[in-house]
This record gives sequence, structure tokens and C-alpha cells, in this order.
Amino acid sequence: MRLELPPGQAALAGELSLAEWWMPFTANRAFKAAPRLLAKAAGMYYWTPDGRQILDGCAGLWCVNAGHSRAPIVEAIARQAQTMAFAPAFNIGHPLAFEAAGAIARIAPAGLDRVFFTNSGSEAVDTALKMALAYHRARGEASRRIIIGRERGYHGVNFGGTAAGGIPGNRKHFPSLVNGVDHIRATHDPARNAFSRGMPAHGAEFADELERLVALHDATNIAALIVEPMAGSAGVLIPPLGYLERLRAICDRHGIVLIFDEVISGFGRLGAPFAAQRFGVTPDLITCAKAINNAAIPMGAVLARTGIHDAIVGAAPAGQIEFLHGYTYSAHPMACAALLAAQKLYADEGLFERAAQLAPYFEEALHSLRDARHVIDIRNLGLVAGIELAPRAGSAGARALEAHIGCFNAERNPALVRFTGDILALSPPLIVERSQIDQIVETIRAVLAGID
Ligand code: PXG
Ligand code: PLP
Repeated sequence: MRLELPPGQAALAGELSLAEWWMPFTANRAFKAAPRLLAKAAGMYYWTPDGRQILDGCAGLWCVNAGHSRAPIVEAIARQAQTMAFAPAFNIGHPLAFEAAGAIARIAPAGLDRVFFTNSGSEAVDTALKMALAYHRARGEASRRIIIGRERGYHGVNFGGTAAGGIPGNRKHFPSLVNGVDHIRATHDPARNAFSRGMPAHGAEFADELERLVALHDATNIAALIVEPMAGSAGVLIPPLGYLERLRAICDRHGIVLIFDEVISGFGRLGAPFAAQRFGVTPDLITCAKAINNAAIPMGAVLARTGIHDAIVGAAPAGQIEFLHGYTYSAHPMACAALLAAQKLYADEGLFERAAQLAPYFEEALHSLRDARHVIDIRNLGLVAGIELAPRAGSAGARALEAHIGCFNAERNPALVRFTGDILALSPPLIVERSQIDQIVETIRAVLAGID
């Protein structure tokens, strides 16, 4: 099917200069030698400039949970652009921002009902880290400054999130600019947990690493622990049974603020509004972004426990700004309009519940790849899955990259599949049909069979 593109776009793609755009998280030279372009999207599909239809197996970048170009969201943005595209948010407000905060607080875990808006997950993370420090200071515990993250964690690319993150390649060029950071071990344990369906049985004791760091640094110096309840970017690491509960208990015991980074796991990915609800463990702060407004306009948020908000806000003298932090585009009116429309769409179509209902089918389909070529592990929860490939000797990551390109270029049922290291990641929009899950799985199987 050839869809209409904006005037000139198809023709333009052939003669575009690719030099000027320095692309993010991209092998720029390799990409520009063999570019893959997307020009249009609707529902479950992307289209290339020359009209090839690509099934979206990863909701864009884990973010378009209601599918692409949904009319109610498009209309809300257009309406807001015409009414008031921008309004400042420092010491002045606009009604949509308050409505948007209310809409998020209503679906958040009980008690996390104060919402601070940012423009990305990275900004949400650095905001949350500052909140943790401000909270301790407000309570007279300013010595609590150490941030603890986890190996293989991804918390965006700003300085705080880079330091707290645990992906070595993302950190190594920017060492030591944020001091006072330490890490617990990742929970990945393929020897015991390979091919687990849902939450792995082994590894709750990995949480005890936090006790080791408390003993090392002393609780009076530790501000916060930040973890992804389900680690996405590092290759879909599902928390072992009992692990998050144990982290929560250790944080409680030592007065450590627990931050769940839900930039990927938020808004239905695991079959509940937030992973916190799916796992029954409530953190003190949640960072989120991406699907908060179906990724239609850049936006992120931090959800704070009422007590954290009240401690920070209550500590400042009346009339003074309590938390000296914010972005020009915090609560951007168009982002707020998109948020309200997206959240209404999620609710009207029951998409979070749909994700939960589809999860067993998705699990079954994904695990049918167990005997596909190169596959050494499959992990899944809700509508997210990771398929780990054996690395090719001497060129780690090459197989997954080739699989990503192969799926995109497949003659039959091409699909957009994400990769990281030697792991393929799937996170389709929550509107995915069973037949489309089957197509993605078959495309992956066929592509893997043809890769050395
Ligand atoms: N925290 C987590 C847990 C994330 O997954 C961020 C923070 C940063 O969000 P922004 O909006 O600043 O990118 C993320 C983002 C991938 C991939 O394919 C994942 C992300 C971003 C880009 C690619 O693994 N996650
Ligand atoms: N740099 C300068 C010179 C600025 O004036 C501002 C905001 O006013 C920023 C950076 C931060 O930009 P933003 O608020 O969009 O994060």
C-alpha cells in the first residue's frame, strides 16, 4: 500500500543531505551509508518514504502505547496550538497543567499525588534526584547525598542520570563529574533464570547488595536508590520474585528515598498504569515520560509522595520559591493537551487492561522462538520481551544489529524491532492484534535463520 506523504517528501528522501543532522545514539557513519527512513505512521504501522509498510514492534521507542497518529490526540494538539501554544509556568499557571497533573495523580499508586512536569525521561530523573536531596535537606539530614543506582540501569543522559546509570558505554566518557554515586549489582542471572516466563524465580537476594552499601557508606550519607522496576534499555531484565519488596524494606529501614524509574514501564506496558502497581511495591518517587502523552509532544514527569512534596514545600519561608528547579517547557500546554487526550484514550479503550489480557498470548508466541537460531534466552512480562542472542565471536552486538536491519528490510511482513547489545527488544503498541504478534515472531524467526 502506498500512502500519501506530505508534498515532496517521498522525492526528497532520495536527495536529502544526511550530513548535518548529528544523530543521537546512532552509528552515524554506518547509518548514513545505508539509511533507513520513516515518513508516516498510523495505528500499528510506519511507512518508509517509498511506501513500504513496517509493523511497529516497539511502539516507536517504547512510547507510542496507543498506536500512531491517533485522532483524539492529534485533534487535541491542533486545538491547543491554535488556542495557546505556549504559556510560562514559573509563578503563573494555565488550567490544562493542573488538569494534567490531576489525571496522572488519579492513576498513580496511592500516595504519589504530586506531579512535577519535565520534557523527557532524562529531565525527570535529574529532577527526582534533586528532589531526594532537597527532601533530606529540608528534614535536617543534609548529609544524605549519595545516590545509589544499579548496574545495567538506564536513567537517561543528563549528568545525574548518567552517573546513576549502569551501562558502562554510556558512562565511560563522562567520569566522575557527579560524585557520591555507587551501584548495586544487576539481577540478571541466566544460569538460574534463562527462559523464565514472567518474573524469574531466583534472585531476591540481589537486593541485599543494598545492605552492603549501607554498611560501607553509612545510611546517614545515603539519599536515594534509583532503579528501573523492569530494566528496559539494558535488554529487558525482569525483577526476580520478592526482589523489589526487599529493596523497599531496606530503604525503609535506613531512611533511603526509593525512586522507580518508570520511563518505559509506566502507562500500561506491564498491564497496569505503573509497574509499582503491577508489582505491588510503592516507591517514594516515580519518574515517567514517553507514553505519558503517547509520545506526541516531548514530556516527562516526577510523581512524588505527598510527604516528600510537603517536606520540601513546607521548609521554605512563606512567599519564597521552595524548589529552585524547572524547565521553560515544564507543563507545555500542547504536551498537557496531548496528555489529557492520551490518558482518556487509554481509559476509553481499556488499553492497560488489554495489555494484561494479551500478555499470556504474547508470552506464548515469544517463547516459541526458543528453538530459533542463535537464541539463548527469552524474557517477558506484560507486553515487553527481550530475546537474547549468542554473540558472534569477536563482534558482540553484530547479530542483533543485523537482525534489526533484517526485520526492517524483510520482504514479507517487515517489522521494527529494537536492539541493544545482542538483545532484541519488543514492546508493541498496546493496540497490537494477535495476528500482528505472530507476524513479528515469524519475521524474527526467518531473519535469525539467515544470520550467521
Ligand atoms: N529512564 C529510563 C528507564 C528510560 O528508559 C530514560 C530514563 C530517558 O528518557 P528520555 O526521554 O530522556 O530519552 C529512559 C529512556 C532503548 C531506548 O531503545 C530507551 C530509552 C531511550 C532511548 C532508547 O532502549 N529510554
Ligand atoms: N540556557 C540558557 C541561557 C537559558 O536562558 C535557559 C532557560 O531560560 C536554559 C539554558 C534552560 O532551558 P530550558 O528551560 O528549556 O531547559
